[in-house]
Amino acid sequence: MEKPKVLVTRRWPEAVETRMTDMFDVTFNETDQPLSPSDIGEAMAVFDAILPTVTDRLSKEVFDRPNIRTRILANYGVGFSHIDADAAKSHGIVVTNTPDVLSECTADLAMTLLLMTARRAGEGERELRASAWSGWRPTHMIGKKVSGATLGIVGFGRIGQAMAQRARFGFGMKILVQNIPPVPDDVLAAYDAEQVDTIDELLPRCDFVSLHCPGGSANRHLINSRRLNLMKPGGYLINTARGEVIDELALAQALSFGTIGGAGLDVFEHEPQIPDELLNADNLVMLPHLGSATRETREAMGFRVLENLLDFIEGREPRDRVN
Ligand code: 8YV
Repeated sequence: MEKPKVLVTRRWPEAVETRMTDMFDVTFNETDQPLSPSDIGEAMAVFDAILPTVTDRLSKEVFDRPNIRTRILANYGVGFSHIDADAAKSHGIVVTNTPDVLSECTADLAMTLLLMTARRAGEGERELRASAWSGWRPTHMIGKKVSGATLGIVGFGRIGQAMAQRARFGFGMKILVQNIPPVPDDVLAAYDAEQVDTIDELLPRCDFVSLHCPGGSANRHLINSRRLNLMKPGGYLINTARGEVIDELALAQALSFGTIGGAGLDVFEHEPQIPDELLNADNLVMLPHLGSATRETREAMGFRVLENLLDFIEGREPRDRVN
């Protein structure tokens, strides 16, 4: 039997590529650049499966074409707001993602950003590298104590809970949670967490706020200038979810006016572009979308994609179908 034709839009960890090449008739995008939406649209006439990543844009228009051969988009990543999953469904195309396997590493990175912003680690390192350190003094680069502080978590899914676990049991933080739909009591109890109904209620009560909700149009600019003003003066905002959840220009203003104390961002609205206003902010730590970037996790994500793909091809329901 002919092997299914599979397009991989970016290069993946070698161990996963080797396995998938044994299983399928695989074509890789060999360039270091993402494919354009029209390239992907055209590929849908040729390939049975496409394995996209966060750098691919699969909006409604991409599916508006005759002769689509593609039956599954098996996304490499948990967030899939770059794919119009409803449009895919209306064309009979299944979309899957890779939950669970990246929760720990993403929460580790959110904690890294939280600690770096609170303890001014980026600023401190920049000072040393600029040979500008004049030596120890009692008032030098004073930060905010993390242990025992209050952390607000917006979005209490797998990654939000992994963050709560670290913050509660590693750092003795008090956990406040906001999620739609409300979180069951037994889940809250596992982290000694308190739930509030709205983000507006959560923000003024927290020293740190970490975003773990989905991206996409529904949550675009959820954190805007009005909500930044609701945060505790001197509070910190951490985002490892999706860039569009924060209005970046409003954040830059809040940082420069001292409305909030600092922020840590791993994701940006128009990656890889970063607005100058953010690049110029000292009380901001930025990382280039590294949430899941460990060898173990990137491999696990790849193998999870292959599992979904194999299930689909062999006629079973893929475990991570999202549409
Ligand atoms: C991935 C992520 O690296 O899984 C996600 O949603 O944001 C990242 O961890 C990226 O999506 C790869 O496509």
